[in-house]
Amino acid sequence: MAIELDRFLAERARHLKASEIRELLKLTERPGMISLAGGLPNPAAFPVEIVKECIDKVFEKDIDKALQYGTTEGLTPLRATLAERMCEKYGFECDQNNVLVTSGAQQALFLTGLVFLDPGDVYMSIPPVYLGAIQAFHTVEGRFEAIPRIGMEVDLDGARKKLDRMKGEGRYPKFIYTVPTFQNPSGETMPLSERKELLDIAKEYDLIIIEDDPYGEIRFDGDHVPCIKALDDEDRVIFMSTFSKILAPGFRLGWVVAQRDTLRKYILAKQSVDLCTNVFSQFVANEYIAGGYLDRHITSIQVLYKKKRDVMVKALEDFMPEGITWNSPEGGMFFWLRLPECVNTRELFDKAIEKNVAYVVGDAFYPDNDNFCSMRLNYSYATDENIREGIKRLAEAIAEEM
Ligand code: PMP
Ligand code: G9A
Repeated sequence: MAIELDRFLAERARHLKASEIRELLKLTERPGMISLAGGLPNPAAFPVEIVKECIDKVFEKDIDKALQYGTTEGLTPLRATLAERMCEKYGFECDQNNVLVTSGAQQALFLTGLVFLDPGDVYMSIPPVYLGAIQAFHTVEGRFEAIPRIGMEVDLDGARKKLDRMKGEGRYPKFIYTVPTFQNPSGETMPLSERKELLDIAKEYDLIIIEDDPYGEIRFDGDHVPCIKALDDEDRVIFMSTFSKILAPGFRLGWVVAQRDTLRKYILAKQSVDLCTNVFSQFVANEYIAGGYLDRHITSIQVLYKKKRDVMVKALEDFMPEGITWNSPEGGMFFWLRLPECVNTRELFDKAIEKNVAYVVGDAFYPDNDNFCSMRLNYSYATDENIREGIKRLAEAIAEEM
């Protein structure tokens, strides 16, 4: 008989929690299910033919290197191209020595936890918080403290008061984690004034800001808002982004931008995680950007997602009962629905699954308190017909519950 291995587990492993989004992915594979759950890009937004051409080029020019181990830092021409792009499009100064290529932005988050959080160390964020970040920081036993809100407004004065109180208690946070543009899950974009104030707070209280920006380039309405890193004159902001939403998540390519000493710590941490990021993917992505395809492709994603956003707005307007509110995002991939307190979205979930429609329950994004009357809806993945049908089914489930 096999022995029971439980007693050998590290404390850390005992407390590992499954990501609800990852678990939901399995459920949404069921035939007939309309998934408005996972934040998946639309397959129609994958530049299949061009990727094929880029792969052919890698085979012609670089295949020996592309199949070999690479440096932990990442492919030098890719880092240089990314640095150039950050300067041009994101408006902050950096060069290739400030860029580390990671296995997705998810790894950048995990490395952030490894580099900055000892067990019990505190990080702050404005809830709702990206689930993958909660999971990454939880794995290294970081502790969450919320930056408060009043209603839906971020309460930055409240944040100062809280920081003063925490300082008195000797629980000083290491960093503030934020997704300021088209946030996952809320779809919100932080206005420029709030970005400046958040940076002021980080200066006053000597904190780092971790700025996670996977969606910033997928803007199809409204005006560009500069990223916090572009306002930073002290190298206080560590910036991360990903190819997942602008090329394809299957490449598993992301990047971190930080000052060299900090980046060195990320590199050393990464060495023990995976030695280096997928080298073949890096060569293909580098060909892709060098060929000038990326910007054109991002424009086509913006056009596609704007249309899908409109389909979802129309369906919500047509089918949702009174009392349900939502934002209409100017980019990114998510709607955030607020429901009356009588509807518990966790209890509603089974009913929705019976009707073959899936969403992510809002409380999954609240690490320290439960918010049972909200949900996240993704509009990038489903077909237009399924968005409409999915919202119709969901509205029926909500109406029955109300
Ligand atoms: N950060 C945020 C805010 C995300 O939404 C995601 C996933 N979509 C990630 C990081 C991780 O992305 P990836 O690992 O695919 O680059
Ligand atoms: O759904 C999201 O928030 C992004 C995707 C995450 C995942 O696939 O785990």
